[in-house]
Amino acid sequence: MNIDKAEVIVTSPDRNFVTLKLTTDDGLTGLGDATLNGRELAVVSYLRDHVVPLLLGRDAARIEDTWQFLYRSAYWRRGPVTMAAIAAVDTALWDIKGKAAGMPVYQLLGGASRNGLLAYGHASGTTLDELVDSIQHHLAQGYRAIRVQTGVPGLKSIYGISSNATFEANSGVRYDYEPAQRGVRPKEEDWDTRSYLRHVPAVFEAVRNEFGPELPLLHDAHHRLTPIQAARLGKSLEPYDLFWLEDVTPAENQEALRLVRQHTTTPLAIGEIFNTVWDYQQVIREQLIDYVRSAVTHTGGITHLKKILDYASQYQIKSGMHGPTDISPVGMAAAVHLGLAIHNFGIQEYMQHGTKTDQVFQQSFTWKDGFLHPGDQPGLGVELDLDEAGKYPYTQAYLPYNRLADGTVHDW
Ligand code: EZ4
Ligand code: CO
Repeated sequence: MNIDKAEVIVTSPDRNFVTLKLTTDDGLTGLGDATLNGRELAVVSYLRDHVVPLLLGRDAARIEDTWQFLYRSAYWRRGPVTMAAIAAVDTALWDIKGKAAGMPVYQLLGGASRNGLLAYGHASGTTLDELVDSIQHHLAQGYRAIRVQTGVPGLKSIYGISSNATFEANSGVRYDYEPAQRGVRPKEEDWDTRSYLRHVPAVFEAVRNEFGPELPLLHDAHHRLTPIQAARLGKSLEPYDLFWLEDVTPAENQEALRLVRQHTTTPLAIGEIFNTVWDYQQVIREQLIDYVRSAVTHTGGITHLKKILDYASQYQIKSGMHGPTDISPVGMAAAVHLGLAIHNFGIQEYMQHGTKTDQVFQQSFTWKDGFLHPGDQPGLGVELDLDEAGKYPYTQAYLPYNRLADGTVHDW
């Protein structure tokens, strides 16, 4: 079962996706997601120019060995581009192993630890009325946990606010929030931390009054706060019982979360931009977080994310895998298989892809009554239609960035 062919497929149905497709000499195929939002072509080159030539002729059964070979033989370790490329190879090899065994990947990982994965969706509104509508819309769709992002008075355009509240009816595009904008330059958004910190608790109070105490609510601060500001936000949100508060600080400096932890019992989630266990070493060992936000796609694949989550499990820290639309259906399927198998699953982020994306990627995972299940097809259960993919060439797109009122660049 040697790798005979390795193709890197770039397609842009509703947004850009990079997919690695491996084919073995006995005709099995495997897919891996290598999408790095806004920097897609760097991973394409890493794979095409430096990884594909090394894969041809290798034994596709040797997943761990291939992981170690790609990680260590590059010498230059870690980083989002490298780890997305390794993730794609790793995921494709798990897909192949599942097909060779005639089993879904979650069975190879130890079998199901639960019936399905609780998934949360993204509600948002510039005003409270829009936000309440958006939450109702998500509940009507079947979501049983909701991320709440709100506009802030005085700020024109900020992270997490959908410009298309009635997305399904208008466009046939199901996802409600897409920060990456097609174009040759990133869009500029604005930010003011004091206004944000004043406004957000009032919004959560109103949402709790409207929807009651049961509904799990989440919020993403998207790396914008200093530790003391983050501590204040966590404290001020305690009465509203958040499921988690995400990315309160940039946390390249893991130690920053010590101060936040000393001041608040609001659960903390972090890690969508982390890419190895080393990024988590201190926050896990010191129990500075409650949820690991990494995606299979950005963290070296199923093999490496499982190691991070096993380490986290020793500290009662659970999974909260990243699942925005920039994770392709292949990356989502990998997350759902892993989440079904591990004991320390927490919650899964799930934004639905657009209808064109679903035509390019035929997927067997299901979302029913608020829960995801990977299905029981051998492997990951996702196939890529090359003809459909070929209709949508890569389109340049960038994530936005922030400036403060005085013109200073701020974390987005
Ligand atoms: O901004 O995936 O929790 N989810 C997020 C996402 C990220 C995008 C960046 O590509 O923070 O919306
Ligand atoms: Co986030």
